[in-house]
Order: sequence, then structure tokens, then C-alpha cells
Amino acid sequence: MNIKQMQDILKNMITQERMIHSIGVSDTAKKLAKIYGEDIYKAQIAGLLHDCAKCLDKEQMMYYVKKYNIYLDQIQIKEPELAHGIIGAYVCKDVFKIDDEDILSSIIYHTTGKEDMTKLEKIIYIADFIEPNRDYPGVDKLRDVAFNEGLDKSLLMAFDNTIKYVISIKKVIHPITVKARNYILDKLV
Ligand code: DGI
Ligand code: FE
Ligand code: FE
Ligand code: FE
Repeated sequence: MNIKQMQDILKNMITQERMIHSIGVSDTAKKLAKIYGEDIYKAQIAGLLHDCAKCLDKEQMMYYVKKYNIYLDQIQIKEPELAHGIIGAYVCKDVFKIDDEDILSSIIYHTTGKEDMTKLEKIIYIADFIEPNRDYPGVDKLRDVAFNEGLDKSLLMAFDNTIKYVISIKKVIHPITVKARNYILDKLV
């Protein structure tokens, strides 16, 4: 399947707004891949498909969970927001015939991050944060750091941002998000 065919299928699975965001993440991931020496095609595909499960309803999510015997922990069950990356990776296998583990893991971890991330995982996490349609206080600074000061530094800023946001909406911070942030902090000092 080529990228155009993927786009045609994807646009029937997510809202128009989510599609615009996905194309933004794909383009941004492509740019970061060029700068930091990652496979451009993988970055483009992972960026395009990272939110493919974002607009599934509960029933559709359960279809994939059952079909692939997907393990979700208690926090991920309670917060579907934290499950759409994991389920998305299986949608990529099922619908888009993706079997590249590097692409799949960058989709699995695009919401929480994790310790010791691969270059592609970092690129997708960051691209999701800084794509051109994102607008939040500090986004321009984050873009500048991502393009000019390295993936790790911008990753830490993105984690800090996410954790502050999750606290502000009084939701549970998943332990993997905390571990991801502490790991990269430790690596940077
Ligand atoms: O799918 P997107 O909106 O493009 O972005 P995303 O998948 O990176 O994040 C989706 C949401 O998940 C976002 O509002 C932040 C939230 N999130 C990230 N880490 C955690 C979290 N929510 C909770 N409850 N706990 C976390 O650790
Ligand atoms: Fe997402
Ligand atoms: Fe994200
Ligand atoms: Fe996203």
C-alpha cells in the first residue's frame, strides 16, 4: 500500500480535523527524520497513521482488543486516551498491513513515551506535539528546540508539558509517562 492509498482509507476512519493533524504530524516527522538521520518513509507513515484508532468507538476498540488479545492495564482501560496508540498499532497491522516493528512501536508509545526510546519513537512523539496545527502556549519554543537543539532536549520539554497538562486536568499520570520523563532527564544531565 502506498501513502496515497493509506490516506484514502484513513480519512474514512477519523474526523477531518484529526486527518489534518495526522498529515501535519507526517510532514513534521519527515522533516525531523531528514535532520536527525532517520528513515524518511517510515517517519512519514508512522506520523500519518499514529492516531488511526483515535476516533474508534468503544465497540470498535473492543473488536481489536479481542481479535489480537491486546493487553491493557487498569489505567489504560479507564482512560481510552491512553489506549488509542496501542490499539492503533493493531489497526495498522490489520487495516494498513504494516508489519515494521519500528513503525508499530512508535505508534504504541506516541502518547506516553517510554524509557530508552528509539529515534523514530522520539520523532513521532515530538512531531505529534509540534505539527503546524498545534497551538498552545510554548509551542513555538518547542518547535525551535526540536529543529535546532536535538531530539532529547525537546522530548524532555514535551514530557514536562504533558505531565503538567495531565495534572491540570486532574487525571492519573501513567507510570510509563513518569519513567519516560525521568529517564531522559537523567540522560541529559
Ligand atoms: O492523540 P493526540 O491528541 O494527538 O495526542 P496524544 O496521543 O499524544 O495524547 C492524547 C492525550 O493523552 C493528551 O490529552 C495527553 C494525554 N496523556 C498523555 N500522557 C498521559 C495522558 N493522560 C493521562 N491521563 N495520563 C498520562 O500519563
Ligand atoms: Fe494520539
Ligand atoms: Fe503526543
Ligand atoms: Fe496525534
